[in-house]
Amino acid sequence: MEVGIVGLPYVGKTTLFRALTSGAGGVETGGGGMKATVGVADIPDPRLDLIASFIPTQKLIPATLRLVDAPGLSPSGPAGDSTAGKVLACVREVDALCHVVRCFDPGGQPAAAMKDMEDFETELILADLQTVESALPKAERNARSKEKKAIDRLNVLQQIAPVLEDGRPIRAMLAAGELSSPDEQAVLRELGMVSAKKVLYVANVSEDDVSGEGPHAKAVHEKAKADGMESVVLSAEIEAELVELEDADRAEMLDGLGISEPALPALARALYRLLGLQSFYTAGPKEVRAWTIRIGESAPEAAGTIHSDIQRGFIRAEIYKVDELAAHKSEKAIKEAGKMRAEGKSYIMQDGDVCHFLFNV
Ligand SMILES: Nc1nc2c(ncn2[C@@H]2O[C@H](COP(=O)(O)OP(=O)(O)OP(=O)(O)O)[C@@H](O)[C@H]2O)c(=O)[nH]1
Ligand SMILES: [Mg+2]
Repeated sequence: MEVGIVGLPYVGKTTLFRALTSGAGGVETGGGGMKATVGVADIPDPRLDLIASFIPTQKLIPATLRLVDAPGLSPSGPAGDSTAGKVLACVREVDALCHVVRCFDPGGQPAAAMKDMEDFETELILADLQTVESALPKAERNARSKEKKAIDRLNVLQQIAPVLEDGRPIRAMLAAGELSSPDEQAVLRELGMVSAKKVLYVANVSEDDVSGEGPHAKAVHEKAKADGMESVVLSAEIEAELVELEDADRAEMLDGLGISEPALPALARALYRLLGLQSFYTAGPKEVRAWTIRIGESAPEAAGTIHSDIQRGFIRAEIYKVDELAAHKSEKAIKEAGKMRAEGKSYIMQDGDVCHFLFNV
C-alpha cells in the first residue's frame, strides 16, 4: 500500500513523514525542483506478537506502508497559473492521499482548516482538469478508430470533464457509484486522476489540542465524515519527538500529554478502513508475517500476494483464526479441537486468518 502525504506548504508534511518512517526515508523522485521523498513505515500489529508468542519463530515481518512526501502545493494565483499538476506528479500512482491540514498556529498565522481544505481540493481538481483538457483532443482522434480501449478512454474523459469544470472531485462520482466498471477504473488509473483518490485527512494539531477538541480539528473531522472519507488527529511535532525516545520514555511522554497511542497505528487502521483492506498471517519457524489484502478476496487471491505460483497451483488452505491460537495455544491443539479448517478455492478470506497454503506447480 502506498500513500501520498500532501497538503499546502508548511503544514507539517515532512515532519509527519519523518516521524512515521523514523527518518528512514531517502529515495528522491521527481524533477524540475519538485522533489518527493519515498520512505517505508512498518505497520505495528499486536497480532504478530501474539502469534509469535505461541509459534516460536526467527523473525516477525509486519505489513508495510510506503509513504511519498510530496512538496507543498501553493494555491494558484488569480491568473489560474496552477502548478498543481507538477507538484502532484509524484502521487499519481498512490493508493490514497494523506492530506495534512494545519490546525496549529506557528505564531501570527492563525489556522484556517476549512479554507485550506477547500483550496487544496480546488488544486486537485485543477490538476485533473489540466490533464483531461490536454488528453481530450487526442482521445477524440483515437476514438475514430472504433477501437474499444480508445472509445472507453474518450467516454471516461467526457464524463469527468463537466464534473471537474463544475468544481467537483472525481471522488464524488465514484462515491455515487459512477465509473465503477473495471474498464472505466482502468482508464482513471491510466490518467492518474488525483481527485479520484480516497483521502485520509490528518488534523495536525498543536500540543494543547492533542485530543482534537478545537474548531479546526473538528472541521477536518466533519469534512471527512461528510465526504465519506477518514480522518485522524495528531501532532506531527510530538510524533517526531516520540520516535526519538526509548519505549519507557515514550510511554511516559504519551501519558503526560494525555495521548493514548502514537499516531502510526491509528493512521494505519484508518487507511485500512478507507481502502477496504484487512490482514491475514502466515506463521512458521522461519517467520511470522502479516499480509495486506482487500476485503472480499478469495483464498487463491490472498495466496497470490505471497507468490503467483501459490495462486496458480492452489490446492487448498488450512486456516484458523488468530483468536483460536490464543485460546488453544498451539496449532496442534487447534487441530485436535477440530478448529483447523480446510478451505478451497472459493473461500473468502476473513480478517485475522492464519493460513498454510497447499499448492502444486
Ligand atoms: N507548532 C507546530 N509546528 C509544527 C508542527 N508540525 C510541523 N511544524 C512546523 O512547521 C514547519 C514546517 O514543517 P514541515 O514538516 O517542513 O512542513 P511541510 O508541510 O513539509 O512543508 P513544505 O514541504 O515546505 O510544504 C516547521 O517549522 C515545523 O517545525 C506541529 O505539529 N506543531
Ligand atoms: Mg515538506
